Amino acid sequence: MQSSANISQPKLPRLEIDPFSESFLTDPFRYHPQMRDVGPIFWLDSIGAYGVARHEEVTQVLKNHETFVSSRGVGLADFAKEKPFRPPSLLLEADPPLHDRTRNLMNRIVAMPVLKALENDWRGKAKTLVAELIEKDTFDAVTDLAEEFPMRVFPDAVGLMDEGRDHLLTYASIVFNAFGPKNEIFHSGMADADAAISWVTEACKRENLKPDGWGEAVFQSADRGDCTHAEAERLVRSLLSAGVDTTVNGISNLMYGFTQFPDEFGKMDTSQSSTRRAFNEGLRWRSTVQTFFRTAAHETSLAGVTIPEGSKVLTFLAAANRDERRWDNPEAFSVTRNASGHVGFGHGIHVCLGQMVARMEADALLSALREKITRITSAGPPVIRLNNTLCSIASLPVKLEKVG
Ligand code: OVM
Repeated sequence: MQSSANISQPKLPRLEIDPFSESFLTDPFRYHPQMRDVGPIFWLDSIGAYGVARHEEVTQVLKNHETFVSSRGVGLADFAKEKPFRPPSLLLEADPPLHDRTRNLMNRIVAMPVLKALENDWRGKAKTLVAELIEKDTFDAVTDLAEEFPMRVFPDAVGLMDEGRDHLLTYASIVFNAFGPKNEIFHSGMADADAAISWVTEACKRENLKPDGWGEAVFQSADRGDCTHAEAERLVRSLLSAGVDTTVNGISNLMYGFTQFPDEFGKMDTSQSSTRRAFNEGLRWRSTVQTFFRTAAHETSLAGVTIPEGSKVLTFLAAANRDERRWDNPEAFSVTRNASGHVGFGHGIHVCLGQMVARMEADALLSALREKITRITSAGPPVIRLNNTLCSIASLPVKLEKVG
């Protein structure tokens, strides 16, 4: 009988690519084909971690949350060996059973009936913003639209204090940079960190939350015994960390798609099924959250490769979303494509908690835009914003073509 030691291991390809370098983060999509084609799993010398970039292996890692855990951090740092950058998230950086308890609680905070109650208000606010924008010859689709709309609806939904809300974007960019190494991108984003971190700390406290928002609802859940009040504060922090920059860049990247494929916008109509499809395709084509790590809780094997306990595995969500093994013509942004199955919201038990919030924001905005506009075109070069995790745009000058 053959012993397992004699079964030959597939060779593990090594890549020199640094996925947190300026060159990579400026245009990750340029590097993805090499990562997918070199093999189902590879070793990244630059960070001392495994990588997976094909749809099949990315979903496998994310599905197998008992082996590829989140509680040791979903960034490069291993929380078993290094002090976390901030007290760990009770959702993102937790495993079952803790994760399931907090997740069930938070699912109720952003459940469909809660969202439906805000839908008319959000649709009205989207129409108001679009009416303001069509008055302009050109505008910045990032600062005037993609940042403006979520900032008009999300902080109010949470019930945040009015003063200092601009810190939200700074805070989120710090949090997303912190999933990568402590490189120059991380350090340069830390310039305004102290003010943003103290503002967020204050904003999460019950006495600073308005009585009718999602934040207070988390504390009411704590009152009922679903979690402690200290946990409630940290769960509100999750809303603030994950709820703004993600939707902002989701909308920015979608607008970038419209400018790069100028015939696509007009193929969308104002129906929810159509706007939803377009937003999903935007997330597939240019995924806002590019990567997340997992940590092997014990020795395991993936695609025939043995992975030792404690190994970090980087899942390239954005690369999986353009894997030609999974998608037809993956480089094309096509609003009529059925992009479901994309991993832009993740996959498995940690799949985005706020995805319905994001979808409702996008539906409101896209239908308001489509009602008045037939085409969105580029009016100048976009400016990329470097972030260790987010595919982010700082500026995107656009011009609108009006209906009629
Ligand atoms: C959190 C958190 C922070 C950043 C991202 C995220 C994408 C969650 O604090 O729970 O999910």
